[in-house]
Amino acid sequence: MTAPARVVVLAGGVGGSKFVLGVRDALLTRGIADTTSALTVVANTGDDLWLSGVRLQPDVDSLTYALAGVNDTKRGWGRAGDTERVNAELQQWGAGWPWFTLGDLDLGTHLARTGWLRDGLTPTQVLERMSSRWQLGARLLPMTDTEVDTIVEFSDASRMHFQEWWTRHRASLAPARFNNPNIDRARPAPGVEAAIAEADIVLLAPSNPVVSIGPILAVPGMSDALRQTSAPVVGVSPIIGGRVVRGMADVCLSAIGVHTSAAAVAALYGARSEGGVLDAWLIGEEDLAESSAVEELGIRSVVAPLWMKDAATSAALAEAAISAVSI
Ligand code: FO1
Repeated sequence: MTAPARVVVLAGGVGGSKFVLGVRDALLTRGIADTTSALTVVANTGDDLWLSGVRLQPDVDSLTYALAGVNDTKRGWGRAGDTERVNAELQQWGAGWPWFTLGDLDLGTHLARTGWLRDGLTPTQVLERMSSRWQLGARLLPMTDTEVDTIVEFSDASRMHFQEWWTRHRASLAPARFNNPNIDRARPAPGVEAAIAEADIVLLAPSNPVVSIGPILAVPGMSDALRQTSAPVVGVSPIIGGRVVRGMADVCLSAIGVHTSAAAVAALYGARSEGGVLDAWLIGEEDLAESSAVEELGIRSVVAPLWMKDAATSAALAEAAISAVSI
């Protein structure tokens, strides 16, 4: 395959960040020095929230911090070396959530973002401004400019914000469904549809299929853009050996009636030839037995090492995804 000049990645936070760093490295290895022009990342904003008067965009920030090299790699979210003085003070006031930590440096991001939103900038414009602080080597776009925070609904009709369910309850309460209010009225953020239309390849990061990739695909117009692009669409399974790599994606999958397996997630996304979004699907060597089930869906199954243990394995995975299809 010739070097792809334009790669679009749809991504969530922690796993998405590792994969995006791998894509940036893979492009550099392919001799593409200007990765900022070559790589567009469409970030999930479905887990955004308002807390203590500020707008949080966890996946957008995880991607930004990781690309900037200032992320806390141990926790997987927030800034490296952050302190929690303001958070302690918020707790004293009884403000915010006692189980949700806002680091001091991280709060600087949220304050800046909230101020600019209040000034009338769109989330896309805010992210463009924030991205210019560092040499990210990628263009970051939110999936939409509309607020579509995820609400978890339970069988007794009670509900809570996704972040409360995720961080306070560690996904231990069985959800009946996930709802993104306003998503019907949302549109892909400016630049997203054009990036997909003009891409040489579109990649779906191994992020949570329900609460990270799911909201991105649910933005009206997004799946159509993926179906219409001449670029191949290649996804990477977040399930290895029948288990989730990180997070609590298995609980999310169960809630929407999807089995925790590489083939079941491929079926959830669907084959482009059958009205879905995928042309090819990377599965782990551990899931070789599911290859034929994936192929039967009309999706090319590509077996590759999926574990992103470090920068080298992330880049190797990204390279496997890019070279999974001939373009
Ligand atoms: N995750 C936690 O498990 N505990 C926290 O206190 C927490 C705080 C936090 C603050 C800002 C931010 O951007 C992310 C934060 N996260 C925290 C991560 C986040 O809740 C989730 O991992 C993602 O939203 C899921 O994709």
